Amino acid sequence: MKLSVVVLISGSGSNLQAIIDAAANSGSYKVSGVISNRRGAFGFERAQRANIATALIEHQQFPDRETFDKELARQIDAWGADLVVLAGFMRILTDQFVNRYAGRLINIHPSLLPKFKGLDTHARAIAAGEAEHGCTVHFVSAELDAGAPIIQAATPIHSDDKVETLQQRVHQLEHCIYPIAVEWFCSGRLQERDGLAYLDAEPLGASGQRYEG
Ligand code: NHR
Ligand code: GAR
Repeated sequence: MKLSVVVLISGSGSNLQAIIDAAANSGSYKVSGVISNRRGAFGFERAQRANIATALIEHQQFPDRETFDKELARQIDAWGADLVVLAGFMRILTDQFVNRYAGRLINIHPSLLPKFKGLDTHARAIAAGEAEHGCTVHFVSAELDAGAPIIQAATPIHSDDKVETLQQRVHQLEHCIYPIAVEWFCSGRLQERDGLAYLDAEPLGASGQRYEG
């Protein structure tokens, strides 16, 4: 039986596309639904092109984060999700939501965690004079961008890099590592216990597995 993966997006959905493409060659999972909190997210077209169900759940339509998250959970559970994947999803989730999906909720963050939690990571990495920048797939915990790292990929920062050029290279790396993490989870190789990630029953370190191309 293939596991059911539900992907949450807010925008372009290029990471969603990488996961859809990888699912076609995977025996371990299928993407059973895509949720966007923003109308017009291009990721919806990608999902529809692949015959995947979509749901638009606009956060502005809800009085508070709790009721918005409850509606997300209702749809996710209706699709029978085994794994929930945040792919450029831009709303902070309540503790209640995170606890409900503990151990089966993952995110990709555009930095080499634990460095540069939060937003505007590319600009901050350049401004800080970092030698390298990258992205990390991690389990989501209630504390923002602080859940157990799973896999991480890096690229050198060049002296002439601008936010756009660096962001573009990091994006390419995101598309490499996100499908790997999803495959690990859905083939039963990846687990989270007590805030730590394990691959093949071996604990992963503070930055997760380093991707070497
Ligand atoms: N929720 C929890 N509880 N924990 C995390 O680690 C989460 C999360 C929800 C999303 C993705 C994250 C990222 O990778 C993510 C991780 C949005 C914001 C944010 O400030 C911060 C981090 C992330 C995503 N969002 C604003 C908000 O008020 C809205 C910003 C906007 O709409 O543009 O929710 O970086
Ligand atoms: C990705 O670069 C992802 O790392 C970032 O948003 C982009 C989404 O691209 N996520 C965050 O910044 C989360 N706060 P995509 O829609 O093309 O996958």
